[in-house]
Amino acid sequence: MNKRDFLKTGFVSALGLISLPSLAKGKNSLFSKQKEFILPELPYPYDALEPYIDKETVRIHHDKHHAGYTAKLNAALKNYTGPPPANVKEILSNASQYNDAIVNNGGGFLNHKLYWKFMSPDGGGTLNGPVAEAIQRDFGSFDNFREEFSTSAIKLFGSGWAWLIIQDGKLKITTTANQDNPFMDTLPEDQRGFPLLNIDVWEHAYYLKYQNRRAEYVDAFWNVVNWEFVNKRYDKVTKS
Ligand code: MN3
Repeated sequence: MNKRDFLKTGFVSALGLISLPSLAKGKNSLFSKQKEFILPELPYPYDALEPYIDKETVRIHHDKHHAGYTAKLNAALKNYTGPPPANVKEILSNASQYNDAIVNNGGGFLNHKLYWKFMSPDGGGTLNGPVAEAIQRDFGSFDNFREEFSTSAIKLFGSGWAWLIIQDGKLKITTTANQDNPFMDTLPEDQRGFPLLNIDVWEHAYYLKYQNRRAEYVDAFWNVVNWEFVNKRYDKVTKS
């Protein structure tokens, strides 16, 4: 238990001792109040990923699409009477327990939050660190990995995402439809895992600049991949 969890638990316990009965009653009590999710700020200016991902696409994608998922997630949670989820990962990991509006918009919220962080104006280049070793081990070479990831992203029918996930210590490339996310307990077992990289292949992610040429967008994406963040997530999941 870290300090923050301890403080939180301690706080709730203390309240429980003094006034649990009154707080547990009613829709607006402390224990049924749903927290509001906030649209994560873009980690860089709108034009930072130019020329690979254009300014106008980033602006609309973040300010309209991602904002929309966030607002709809909050709206859907307003009618949810179960215990407040601690975060969106908790919602997706227990997707079978929530309604479609919460799950779909929760997926949209998290998938985009990750997507923005998986890119950086300082991205691309040579991959080093622990993920480079794991890719070498599980795909034979970086080129094999890149080829397989790109092909999955290009061939995915309709709207969805391609992912690099880690499952039982092994790296794997998967795709999900719509706003599904590898954390979801409703996905088949072999598609579940911890996300290390994603790419949005909904048309709204590339249409303004690339129109129907999804392959060109996927190719350009490699120039902005934030390998530092991918390595950070790999460390987080393998060392915990
Ligand atoms: Mn999108």
